[in-house]
Amino acid sequence: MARKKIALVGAGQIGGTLALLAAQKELGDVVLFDIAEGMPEGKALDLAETSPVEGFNAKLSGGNDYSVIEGADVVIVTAGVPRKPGMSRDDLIGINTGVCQTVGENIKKYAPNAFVIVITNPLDVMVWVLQQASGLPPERVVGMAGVLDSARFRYFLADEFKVSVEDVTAFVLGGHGDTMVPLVRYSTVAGIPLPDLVKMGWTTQEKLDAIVQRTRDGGAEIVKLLKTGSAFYAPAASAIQMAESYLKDQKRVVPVAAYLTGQYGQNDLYVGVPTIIGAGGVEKIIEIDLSAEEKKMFDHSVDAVKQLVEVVKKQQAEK
Ligand code: TXD
Repeated sequence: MARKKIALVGAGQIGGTLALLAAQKELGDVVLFDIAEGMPEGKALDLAETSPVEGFNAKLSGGNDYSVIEGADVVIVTAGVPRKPGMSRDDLIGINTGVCQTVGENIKKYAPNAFVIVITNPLDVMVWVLQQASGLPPERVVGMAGVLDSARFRYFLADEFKVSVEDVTAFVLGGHGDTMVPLVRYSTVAGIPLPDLVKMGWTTQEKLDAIVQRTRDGGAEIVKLLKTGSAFYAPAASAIQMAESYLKDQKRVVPVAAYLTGQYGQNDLYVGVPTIIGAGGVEKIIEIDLSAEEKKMFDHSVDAVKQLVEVVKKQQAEK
């Protein structure tokens, strides 16, 4: 059986890490595309030269012409500009909308059968733009944010409880922004929900609230420390988990920015919800019961995404 092909549009910090992880896990051959001259070829060659040491079998190549992504099974998009300290994700909208439109058109041309994972910020709006531009079925175009936000939440909880990260499950819903909704009630240590752990005296409500806030600010915490860009290791690992679930038909239950057609009372909108990812792409959107308070937070988050979609629609109308 021929190897799968994974195309990475954007070969920057996240793109390079995606290439390393995809190759190490032998998910397929990897091509890197970027507008920066020489850079995608350079990274591909450097990574290919790690293969004898690391012992993986995957071809890596790169280029500045969109034709390199031809026939890809998975396309992961990070093309665009990242945040600098003091910038919000939404400040990126002007530049990144144009980028995602071009990327979408080229996916339509060269890789119309791919499963597409968008990472570029502001995430929920960029995945909407790209799906529109590509014309691919919405179940094959998703955004990565929830896996990362949940991973941050899980890491902070494991650290607080002094337990393995593997035994902490957590769910974060809504848009990828300061309004995201970490679902405390559905987050557990080995199946024990967080509210029960507060009752058992493992932590206090105040500490839990602080962890929720730290999760919401998780991206900004890293931007502030790095100064020259945003997080890239954990975002790359999160997208690779989604790609693997699709390629291996694992049917993992993961929160992704998925296209809603009535679920959670929303239409024609991408927002973070629990899904099942398998060979069919988004095979199911799981609608969980939200309490009145959670619903209020979710709706607030959805409103923030909707506002940005309106900004993009206005931009597109003015062109
Ligand atoms: O959870 C999430 N979704 C995110 C999103 C978590 C972290 C970072 N997130 C966003 O990912 C971030 O705000 C950025 O919008 C993207 C990519 O982040 P990265 O850290 O990889 O940015 P880099 O290193 O600047 O890489 C971007 C690359 C860079 O090499 C540019 O030359 C290239 O994008 N670029 C383009 N490629 C193709 N086509 C066009 N037009 C283009 N413009 C820039």
